[in-house]
Amino acid sequence: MSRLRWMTAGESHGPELTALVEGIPAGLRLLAEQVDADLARRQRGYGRGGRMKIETDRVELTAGVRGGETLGSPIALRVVNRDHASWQGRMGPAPFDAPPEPLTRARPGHADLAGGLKYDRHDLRDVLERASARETAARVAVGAVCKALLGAVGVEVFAHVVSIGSVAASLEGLDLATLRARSAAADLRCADPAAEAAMRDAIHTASHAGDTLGGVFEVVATGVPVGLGSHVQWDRKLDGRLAQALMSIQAIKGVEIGLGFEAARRPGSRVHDAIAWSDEARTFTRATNGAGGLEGGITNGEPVMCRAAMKPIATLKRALGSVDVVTKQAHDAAFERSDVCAVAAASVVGEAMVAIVLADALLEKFGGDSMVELERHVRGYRDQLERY
Ligand code: EPS
Repeated sequence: MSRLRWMTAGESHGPELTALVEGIPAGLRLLAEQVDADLARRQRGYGRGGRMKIETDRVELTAGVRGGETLGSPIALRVVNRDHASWQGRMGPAPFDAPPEPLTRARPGHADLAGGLKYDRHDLRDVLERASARETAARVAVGAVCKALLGAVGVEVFAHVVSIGSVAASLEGLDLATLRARSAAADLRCADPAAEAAMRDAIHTASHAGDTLGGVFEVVATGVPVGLGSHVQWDRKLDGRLAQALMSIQAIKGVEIGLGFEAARRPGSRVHDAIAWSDEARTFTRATNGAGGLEGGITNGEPVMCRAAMKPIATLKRALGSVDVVTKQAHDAAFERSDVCAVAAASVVGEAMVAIVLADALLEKFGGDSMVELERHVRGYRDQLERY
């Protein structure tokens, strides 16, 4: 059913991250610079740790693209880990000359212990290297390809930060264009400058306390045609697919679509979006979008709006109590270096994941081996809707 197949590989301090994407039609203009722009956006934001000073992520397109256009064949993307150079003798596929010191003090909140038990690894680095959010750079690269595809049919995806810790942005009355422009220009990707200043303070305070902060971001997709996803089977419902994609991002603990949990607190009359008809635009319209652009698991033509809640990063300078998995002795959790807050970065990853799901749903509905074919199918469907 899925028309787009993709996977990532790579350890945080290994040689590189790799992604493979199959299903993008031939004839899509795609430049490494487009991908690099998103990779750079993911690296920004007050609260990132020392690692971001080491990395300057750049993609290399090693398959599926020729002369700036996709070929319809699998697209291979690689992002080199610059930090790998300082992990010689500790990371890499060849047997080690001397065994590297194992990481045995499991960090609460990370995959360390559950993964160590599951995969029977006593050096927890064998788990954390892949569980690390470094992998999200590869997702963002795949997302950039999908955004190029969506852009060709008028779909735009952006994300902005709604809250960090207990500081929430005031966004009442901001239209989507303002929300997009203001958040794009802001370091923490928040459209409310006063809230962003308070967010910086909160991150600064958390950092000095050896603590970390989470937050909430929102992903918005505009220009999405009516009819992506389907009500007919559980795994075709697009809200379910979006929720899965967002929830799969490292450290995400909650996802909402439209009003989300707030809908459960309101009476139906203040949740659902009354339908009107515009003769001029020959389209159905809504004055509100509590549904977040999805009804019955199908896009309804309104902007798709999803929110995701990120927990505070689990690597704490003031480490929590834990146990050494080899000696079984009580020991504080391991700490090397870490981010204090990565919500702004996670919002860019959320943008990528939503773009990937929407691109897949678009290809599923309209198909096509070439962009010419896909665009013709989309145009034909739009004509059909106008005659409905
Ligand atoms: C991460 C730990 C930190 C982050 C990293 C995610 O890396 P390190 O252990 O090298 O200090 O900087 O994020 C990235 C490298 C990235 O590109 O986002 C973790 O454990 O999840």
